[in-house]
Amino acid sequence: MAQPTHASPTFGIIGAGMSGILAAIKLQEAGYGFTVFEKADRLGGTWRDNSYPGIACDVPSHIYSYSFALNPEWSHFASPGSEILEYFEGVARRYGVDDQIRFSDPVVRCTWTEEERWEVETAAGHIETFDFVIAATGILHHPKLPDIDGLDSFAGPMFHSARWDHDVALDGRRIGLIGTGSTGVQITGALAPRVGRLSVFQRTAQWVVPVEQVAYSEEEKQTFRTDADALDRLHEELTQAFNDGFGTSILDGESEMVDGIEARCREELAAIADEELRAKITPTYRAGCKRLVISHNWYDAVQAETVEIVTDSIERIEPEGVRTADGRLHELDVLVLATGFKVDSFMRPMTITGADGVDLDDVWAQRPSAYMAITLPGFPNFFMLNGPNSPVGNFSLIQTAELQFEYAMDLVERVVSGQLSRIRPTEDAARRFEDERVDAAKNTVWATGCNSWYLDDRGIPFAWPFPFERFRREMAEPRLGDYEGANA
Ligand code: N01
Repeated sequence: MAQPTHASPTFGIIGAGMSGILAAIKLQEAGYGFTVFEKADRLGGTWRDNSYPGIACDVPSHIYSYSFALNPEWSHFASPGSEILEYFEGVARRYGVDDQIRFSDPVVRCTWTEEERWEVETAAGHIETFDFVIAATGILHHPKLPDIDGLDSFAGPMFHSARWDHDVALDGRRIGLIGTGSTGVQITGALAPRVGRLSVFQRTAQWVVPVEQVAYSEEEKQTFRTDADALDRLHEELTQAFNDGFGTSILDGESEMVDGIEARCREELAAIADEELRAKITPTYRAGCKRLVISHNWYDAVQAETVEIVTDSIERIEPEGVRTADGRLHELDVLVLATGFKVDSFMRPMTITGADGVDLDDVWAQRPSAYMAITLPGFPNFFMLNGPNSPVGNFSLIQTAELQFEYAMDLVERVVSGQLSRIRPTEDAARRFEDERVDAAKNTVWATGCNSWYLDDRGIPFAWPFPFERFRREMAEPRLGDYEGANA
């Protein structure tokens, strides 16, 4: 049996978004040393980067909370982004991890050394070594700009949805919006009542599930404040319904749940009097194939006098606006690009060098992947939260990160106790997992014939394709036999 090497291990956490803050709090509770590295000057990850009008979490707020820091104060069933950012800042402060974050100093390099530790270097030249690294760098953090001729020629202000320029006036002006994903739909709902004209350039119609905007009353919040059990129950019930119910049924494109979602959307579509508009926004693929868009105001917004849904393809951008294939110039004052994110970036750009000098960029040259979505064969003692192949859009991201963290800690404790000398999945285990994952992914709703950011370069969904029950089981009991040097 391996000898204990790390009686009190130390951790480098990369990223102070939802997963990084979670890791910091849990490590602090466990009494382990850690440093959190954050590239920006503020924590909050996606909720810091995205501040566009209409931003909200379309997952219920009482699910989108840490299980150990439930929040009786959520204003809405699906609360606005600024409130979510405040929540993460408040939790980090309350648990005392906010002052352990190195802000504005991005990690540029992580190297596994001969001493079997991780050397972490930042842009400012600061170097620290740790026993373990937890990459909590997020998925959707590098904006993807569209490859459209003349993009830079636009004469007015132009920005990506995740880089919103709040100095630009919008009221009464002519705004162009490219993209109708979850972001574009939220922006459309928020801008429709404010602008002179909103031209929404839609390449593919979306299944937009209508929901009511529900605000919690003072009385309800008071109940949550005074009855911790009621709050716990609500979190538990919603989480279970979301993960085991929705998250698991949606995987199967043939499921009754998907039929029900389509039927609900079709009811809304049928109520649109303008036939041409109805046809434009009616999808022609299976609901759930692209990430479902949830909205309380999309169907009203698209019928507003100020809004035009443009489905003619974009030919080029000109100084005055957007020229579509029918030859029309859509004159604009402001152009917003809600065109999504580079979804294979994860820890990039960062040089991550594992055992035997292996470079992560080489390992991921074709596409990112990870054993159980958490560990990598050539990179000992390195964990990812919400990394490649992790559940996205199907299970609660926060619960996913919590369970992944518990998995990582289970393995760390085995190093602390001497059962394992390091955490390193075998190449064989990683290959077996990936083969099984790919087979299952080909049979999910994401592979039923649409173009989406869930698909990798081969057109295979890159997310976790198994039911939640399996995710919970795998996270609760690491398959020790899949790790080098394990006696299990
Ligand atoms: O990005 P997207 P997003 N010409 O990639 C279009 C999460 N999220 O920022 O569908 C014309 O989904 C593209 O068209 P098409 C959530 O997980 C969560 O909206 O590819 N159009 C599409 O319409 C979500 O899925 C919340 O044909 C072009 C859009 O741009 C993820 O973030 C809120 C184009 C991109 O859609 C990403 O959402 C918001 C081009 N060249 C986001 N290139 C919550 O509430 C791209 N498009 C939790």
